[in-house]
Amino acid sequence: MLCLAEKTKTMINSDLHVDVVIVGLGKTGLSCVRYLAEKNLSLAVTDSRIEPPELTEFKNKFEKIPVYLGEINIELLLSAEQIILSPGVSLETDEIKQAIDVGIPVYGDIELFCQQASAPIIAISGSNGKSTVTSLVAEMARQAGLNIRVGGNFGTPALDLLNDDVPDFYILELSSFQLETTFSLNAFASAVLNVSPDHMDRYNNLEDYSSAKKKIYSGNGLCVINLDDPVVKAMSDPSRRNLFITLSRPDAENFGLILENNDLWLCQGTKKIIKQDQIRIKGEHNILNALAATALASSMGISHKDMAVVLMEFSGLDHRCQLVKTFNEVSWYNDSKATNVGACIASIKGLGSAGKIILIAGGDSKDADLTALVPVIKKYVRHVLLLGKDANKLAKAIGTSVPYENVMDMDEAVQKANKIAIAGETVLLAPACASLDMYENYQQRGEFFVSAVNALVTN
Ligand code: UMA
Ligand code: ADP
Repeated sequence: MLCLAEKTKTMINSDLHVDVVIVGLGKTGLSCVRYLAEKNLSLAVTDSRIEPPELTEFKNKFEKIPVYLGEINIELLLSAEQIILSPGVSLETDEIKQAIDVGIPVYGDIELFCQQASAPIIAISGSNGKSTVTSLVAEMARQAGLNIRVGGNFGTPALDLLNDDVPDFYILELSSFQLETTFSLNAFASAVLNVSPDHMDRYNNLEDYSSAKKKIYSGNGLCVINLDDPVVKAMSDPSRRNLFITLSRPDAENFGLILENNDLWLCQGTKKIIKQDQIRIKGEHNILNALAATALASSMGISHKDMAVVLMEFSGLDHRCQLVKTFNEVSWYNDSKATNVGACIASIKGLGSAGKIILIAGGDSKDADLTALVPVIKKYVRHVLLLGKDANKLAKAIGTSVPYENVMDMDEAVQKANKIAIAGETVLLAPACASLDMYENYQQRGEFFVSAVNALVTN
């Protein structure tokens, strides 16, 4: 294979030879440059964007490393000994396929991380809840006095976590994109929280997407399996060490819920950890997140007491179903991070009992089938305000089930919602779509919502 690669390189440009080509100059690409720059290797970077987000930082710190922008430079790729691919770039991209075809190894930052990491890894994936569970496990570990480092798809890129001080554990949130290009992961404990359609613009079907997620269970570590999710349940292998989580009664040493004297307890086997209503983050999906976090934490030797303290205190992450304000008896919630159908459904169901919902949704649906939203919208939502690229697609899915109208931007959405909502109702931003058609990211979309809501009160 390598010989073929060498031959092609010679044919294209005999002068060009690079040890490692990094594809993508976002957060991941820059972390790879930072890491590899100290390794006495020749490096180059390419990105199809003319102005990738980390270009200024890169130029300030690594002016001698060549960078090729505006297209993924095929000549450069074919001159590489190895290629490190950012998660935002698919393995199916033409240029990457050409490089793979001539035998050049292509892998991602998490693979590099796994080859270097010398502490056990706790790995968390799933369509929804990854960041919440990652944060919960991290807080539980801190509460137990463990030395941990946390990152991956959420927060700090994995390679930035490596230094001479080896922690007790690395806690990594991993996306399906990252798992696709990872081959040496052997996590100490890992979990796929759930699988529902997302990123269908990148995968052929749900099977391809879930196969990428299943890679998190590679190796011989402990597998945390959500029995209530059929796709995850099907990933479990009886020959492995498994810990099961479920919203039903758990057996053996597994994690679930037990009803006793009208109180619902989160338990390991029959051992009580915390009463469900003492858990600060709300909604059924967050109970599953709590169960996943406790199962992973137990593998790290963390006590039930430390787990309970964190579950009582953890108030949730920004832009995930956060109460912004209540005024005129209407509650306004920001769930800008609900970037797919599954998250939007969980969000609506979680708030459904709080009163009828005025839903603000839309953006880039990533080729998702939006019809799965309709039953839950019919049940809990009184009116929908639609924005962004796929507003009309969403309108088509909703049909005549509830009234809807299109809005131009977040300000208009919030003002209209303010006119429509009556006392006792809830206004919820849960777009079911990515934000990138209108905003820099989901955080910016959430901030626009929060400032528009705050402006209602001050005006
Ligand atoms: N891109 C190009 N051309 C390129 C390279 C990238 O157009 O040559 C585009 C991609 O298609 C993508 C965007 O640029 O739309 C960003 O891609 P990237 O690989 O440069 O992204 P990074 O800045 O490195 O951020 C990535 C993760 N982003 C993605 O996987 C898209 C970040 O997760 C993660 O925090 C970061 O690495 C550090 O590990 C974000 C995300 O949206 C939060 N993840 C998806 C999700 O959670 O659903 C998977
Ligand atoms: P991720 O990192 O996977 O995007 P987050 O923890 O950031 O997940 O949560 C994003 C959104 O997904 C939340 O605001 C909520 O609407 C929804 N969500 C969180 N946990 C779950 C879950 N276990 N099942 C379904 N939806 C969830």
